[in-house]
Amino acid sequence: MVQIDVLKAEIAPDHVIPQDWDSYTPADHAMWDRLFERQAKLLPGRAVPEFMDGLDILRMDRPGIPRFEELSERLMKATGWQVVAVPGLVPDDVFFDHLANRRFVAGRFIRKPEEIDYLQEPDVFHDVFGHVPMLAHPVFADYMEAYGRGGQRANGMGALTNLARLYWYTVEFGLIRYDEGLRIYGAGIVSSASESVFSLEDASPNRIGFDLMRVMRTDYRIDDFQQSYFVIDSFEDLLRQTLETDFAPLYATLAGQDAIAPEDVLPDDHVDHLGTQAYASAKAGEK
Ligand code: HBI
Ligand code: FE
Repeated sequence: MVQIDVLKAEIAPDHVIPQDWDSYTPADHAMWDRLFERQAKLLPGRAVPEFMDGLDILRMDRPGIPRFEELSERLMKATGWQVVAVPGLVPDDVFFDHLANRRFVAGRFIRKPEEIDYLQEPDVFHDVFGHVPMLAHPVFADYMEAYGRGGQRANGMGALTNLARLYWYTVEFGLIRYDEGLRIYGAGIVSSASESVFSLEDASPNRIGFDLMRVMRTDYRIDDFQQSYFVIDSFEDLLRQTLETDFAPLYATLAGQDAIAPEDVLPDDHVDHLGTQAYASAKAGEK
């Protein structure tokens, strides 16, 4: 029975593994640099300034895959967060526990050239380039901890679907409104060359003012560009809505309501842009 013991020994209960930075190959570092350069060209003027500040604070402009220990040192000073390596997606309760304790779980692997534009699981570029810079922003750092605590409570109430939608439409695919126009802060967008442009400039998707209940009712796409993006007014406003709200009655109300389809626009939506859905219809037509 030794084999099973060895397997058990490999994955700790919190799923944390060593980053093992020395095992990255030159090709791995070259892939990071290729992805980084592509985004460095696209994001000025598209990403929220706080994201760009985060890249500077964490000195992520240096070549090669960052060492999580160095990131954690700087992050700890800025907002008390750290980055830990995990093999891939971890169970929800493990994920929430890490966030509630200001630990961001990041995949340590990096995508292969054939996966450069689309990969199933979050790799180190999605997790570290996409998610980590915003963790240097105090208010967003508070939001991510509050999300983790909310997840622990929601887990107990079977309301994970609603909370996963909140994560998806803010942390992963969120937009924010500035006087000069809309800007990106969602990790899934800032780590994607094509979606960094599509989310802000394509006529296809809806862009709708953020509303907590609306977002928690709205389904999302995991396999393609979003058909709707939700726009917050500020990180302070997003945090206030999350911290000051008792979610239990919201979950009870949501349990009795049908989900809203990703492409739908409702009469009382604050609509920044009514999408044509041309992209999604064309993709559907191809099937
Ligand atoms: N695990 N490593 C990892 N990264 C995630 O982003 C992640 C996860 N597990 C669950 C999860 N995200 C989502 O289901 C959250 O909305 C809970
Ligand atoms: Fe992510």
